[in-house]
Amino acid sequence: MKIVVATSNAGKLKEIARLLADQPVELINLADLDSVPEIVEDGDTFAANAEKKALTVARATGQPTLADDSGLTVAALGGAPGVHSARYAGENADDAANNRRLLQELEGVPESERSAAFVCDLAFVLPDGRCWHFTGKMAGRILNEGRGTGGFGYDPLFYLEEHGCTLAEMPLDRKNAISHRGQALRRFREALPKLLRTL
Ligand code: ITT
Repeated sequence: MKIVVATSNAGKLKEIARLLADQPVELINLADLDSVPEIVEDGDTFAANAEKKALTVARATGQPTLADDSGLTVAALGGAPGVHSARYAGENADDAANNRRLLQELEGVPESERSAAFVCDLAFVLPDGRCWHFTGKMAGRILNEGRGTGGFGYDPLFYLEEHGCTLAEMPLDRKNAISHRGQALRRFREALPKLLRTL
């Protein structure tokens, strides 16, 4: 079965492709499609945005589609950046600018109050509109400065006490073994045999 992976985030794509590499599915990237409809991520929740991305692409391509909406929630910032994680420092902000804004917002906040979580909602949608959600969540703490060069997004600032390093200091497979996205993808993998039978 072919599944379109509806993301233009290269970091996500790499993690998703690795965790589904041994599955009986062929992944199609947005870059391989002739045209991709514009998707406005205006939902209030990760689930709403994931479903919207997947449904838009599934309808346009006629193919089963997987979309990931994810982000960072910081308790001291009232849950921000949340669903706005990709655009925290502005519409076309890159990872470095988003990380800078996060550090600015947390300036002066002590270590004990810098707890955060990564959240992921994966939506698997069929062209007829049927939709399944798979979720994952991982707790950590935001450092005062970045560490490591791996991963993407806020990974250099996201410190895991029990591992003694940031997500950007971990190889991809280790991040996948514990991350919000890894958890959601494993739930998707478990459901895949049943999903394949419904097609
Ligand atoms: P697509 O919508 O095309 O999939 P995107 O980057 O815009 O790509 P989101 O709207 O879901 O995706 O925003 C997710 C943002 O949250 C992402 O850009 C990062 O800034 C952050 N993020 C999510 N998962 C992350 C992870 O595993 N490590 C670091 N940052 C992450």
